[in-house]
Amino acid sequence: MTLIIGIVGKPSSGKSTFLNAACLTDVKVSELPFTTIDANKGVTYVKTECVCKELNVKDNPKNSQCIEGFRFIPINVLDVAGLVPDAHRGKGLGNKFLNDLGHADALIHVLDITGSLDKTGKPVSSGRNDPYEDIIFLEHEINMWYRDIINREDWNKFKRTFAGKKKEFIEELYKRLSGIKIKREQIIASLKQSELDNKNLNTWDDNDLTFFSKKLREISKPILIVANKIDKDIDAENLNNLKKKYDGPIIPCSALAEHILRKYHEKQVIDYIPGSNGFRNINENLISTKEVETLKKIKTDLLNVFGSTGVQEALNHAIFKVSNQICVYPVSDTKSFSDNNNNVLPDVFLVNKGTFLIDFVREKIHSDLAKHFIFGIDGRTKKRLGENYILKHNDIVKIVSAK
Ligand SMILES: Nc1nc2c(ncn2[C@@H]2O[C@H](COP(=O)(O)OP(=O)(O)OP(=O)(O)O)[C@@H](O)[C@H]2O)c(=O)[nH]1
Ligand SMILES: [Mg+2]
Repeated sequence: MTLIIGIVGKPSSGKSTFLNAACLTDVKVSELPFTTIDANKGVTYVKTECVCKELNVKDNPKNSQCIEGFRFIPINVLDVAGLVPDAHRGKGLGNKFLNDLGHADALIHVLDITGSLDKTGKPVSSGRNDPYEDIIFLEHEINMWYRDIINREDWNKFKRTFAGKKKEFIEELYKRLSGIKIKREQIIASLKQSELDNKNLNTWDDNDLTFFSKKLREISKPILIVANKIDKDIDAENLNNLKKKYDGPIIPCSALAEHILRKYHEKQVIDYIPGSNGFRNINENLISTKEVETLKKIKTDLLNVFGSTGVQEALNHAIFKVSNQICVYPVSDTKSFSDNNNNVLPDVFLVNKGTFLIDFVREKIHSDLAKHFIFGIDGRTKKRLGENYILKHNDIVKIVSAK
């Protein structure tokens, strides 16, 4: 299953622009709040150094692309309606928005770093809104959405029914949360991390339920903060102030600039590889002098200052750091690193860090191959790998099976 990143944020923060930039879609964008009502989906790619460089081979990718030694691996992006305070109680587009996020594996929170929109997306004078407060309210809304899914207004009855029956309690939670892609292990880990696993359910109070919901949200739908609209003429202190208040990673970003660069690349006006710190060969015959100026400004004011537009960096960070994914290349031949049709390094899969070889075979290659699994072979060292071998980033593996 392809991973899904949900794009969240208050109205007009730039979510749809981020989707358009990442996926080259043509979703409607405007400065009016609640432009997006129905969720939009697109396909984009995470970018990673391909192992073809290290192995010194020419590859023929099938499930991904290799551009100048970088592998681009497909993922899905979901852009949803803007979220306002009290959305979990139905404010704005409220619950509809939240339910659209059920299938997301991780979230990117697109913040308006200029501070010129209030919490409902209405313009205020630049810097009046504190982006840190947006982080707080948005996380609260999503945590409360989880809480409401767990507590179907029957919490006291729920506690009485499942007190002292831990296994049944976890099963019931799993059932209630099945619509939002929660795994049993994540429920168990959240109980541990919130130190509630040994507390009698009968004695859980409101705070316990809220704390557990928050932990479960953090584990199952972690959020990466993206400070959008850095191309705007803003107070440089905005980003620094946010960094002082928020201690997690913050990716500076201009979704608008990335969209421009990708569109011009598509039209062969420039050569641009997403995530780069520059572009090559402006074909000045195809565009106006004003457009040439815009491109030059993106280079001097943005790429030279921040190193990239931030869109690709945000996607990579969300998948590799926040969602803890690693890359694994299955092959049929460990000399040529090819499949049975002589395609060199045809596929690469994203899997959770800590995945066992046998689970990778079952989930990503074929359940039959897993059933008849004998051993794996490490493509680099040619050593045998058992079914409980824990995969590492950029592993190349051959599977030997009885069939
Ligand atoms: N300067 C600048 N403007 C941006 C950027 N990203 C988005 N915008 C502008 O911000 C406004 C809102 O953008 P949208 O992408 O529609 O915002 P949204 O978050 O999808 O809004 P809703 O669908 O209403 O929730 C538009 O006028 C965009 O052109 C950016 O990186 N830089
Ligand atoms: Mg939108």
